[in-house]
Amino acid sequence: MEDWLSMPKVELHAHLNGSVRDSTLLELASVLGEKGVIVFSDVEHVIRKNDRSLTEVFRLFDLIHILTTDHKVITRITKEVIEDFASENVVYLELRTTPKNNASIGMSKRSYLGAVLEGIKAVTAVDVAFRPHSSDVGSQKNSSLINHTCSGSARKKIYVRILLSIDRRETTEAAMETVKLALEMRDLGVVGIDLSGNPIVGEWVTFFPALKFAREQGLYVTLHCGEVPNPKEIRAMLDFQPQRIGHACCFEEEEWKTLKSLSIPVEICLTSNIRTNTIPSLDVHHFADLYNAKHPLVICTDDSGVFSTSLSNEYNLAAAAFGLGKRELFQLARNSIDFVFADDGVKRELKEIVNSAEKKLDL
Ligand code: 6MZ
Repeated sequence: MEDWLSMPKVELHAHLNGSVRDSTLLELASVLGEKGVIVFSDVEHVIRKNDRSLTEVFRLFDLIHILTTDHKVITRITKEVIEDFASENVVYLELRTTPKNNASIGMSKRSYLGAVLEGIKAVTAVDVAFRPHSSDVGSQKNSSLINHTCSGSARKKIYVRILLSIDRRETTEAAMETVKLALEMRDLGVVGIDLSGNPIVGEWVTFFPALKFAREQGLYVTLHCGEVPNPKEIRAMLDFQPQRIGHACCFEEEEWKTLKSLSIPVEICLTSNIRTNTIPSLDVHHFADLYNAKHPLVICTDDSGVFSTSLSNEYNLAAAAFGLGKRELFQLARNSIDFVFADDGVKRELKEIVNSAEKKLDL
């Protein structure tokens, strides 16, 4: 496990509200319990529960949103989640989140995103680079990450980019509002759009106009695709040719063929797939087939809080389940860099970091 902790990694599929520490959720629940908004003991039981079906996971998200949807809390969890990823040597993080309207507390999608951006600025434990094409937060001049990741003495730095998620419960108008917000906030580190939410809810035709507009405007797009069997939707999504897809658990032979011929990178979330039972066990996970076919893939956490995992743990699982050694996983981490939604300069720097860490290990 230690090996994967010190290895520089990129995280491309992490939902903000799914990555909150349990300790923070319990603290927030206790405050709301005291105010009489919730019954703490009921909520505590749900937060501490480990094995959940896909349906239960989405019920848990509704609960988490009750605990976190407040500007100050959103700022706090954003800061904590970035610090948690940085502490395990994630050097590039694409954090995704669903902007939320909540008139009763004066929250709009824009103000929600404002709270997220505040959270990025509030990070103190590491230096954060989040503005594409411009100078970074903090005063890290000459800020090569290379010496920072392995020495332990210098300050660490992490690149952070934001993806705005469209929830499958949303209308076409709400989805479009999210895309327009992303365009408005482009200079502040918002680089793309994700389609997520309960996979048994909503229809492709509802989201398509907003996703098409996003792509026309030059935003990157990644889609949760095939998390449950839905051949019609999987086909439509592959026809759309997003820059990446997440999960791909329930593909049929034809769909694999199309995916492979299009070389669309897949964000793989092992623990999430097993916990939600979208894949029965790791020995039948599609990671192995995609890896052997040299198909582009990226190991990710999905919801490190909800599934009690970490990116290091996901690398550890892949190593154990598929018999991969350090050299192979360094190669996988290095290849992942090609699929980040950032410019070539960032990619070059990330590759140098991985190369330099690998050299130190003398593999
Ligand atoms: C689909 C998921 C997900 O956006 O409030 N989300 N959508 N499949 C999954 N697999 C388990 N895990 C998380 O983060 C929480 C939201 O991310 C999506 C759901 O819409 C969930 O409500 P944010 O920060």
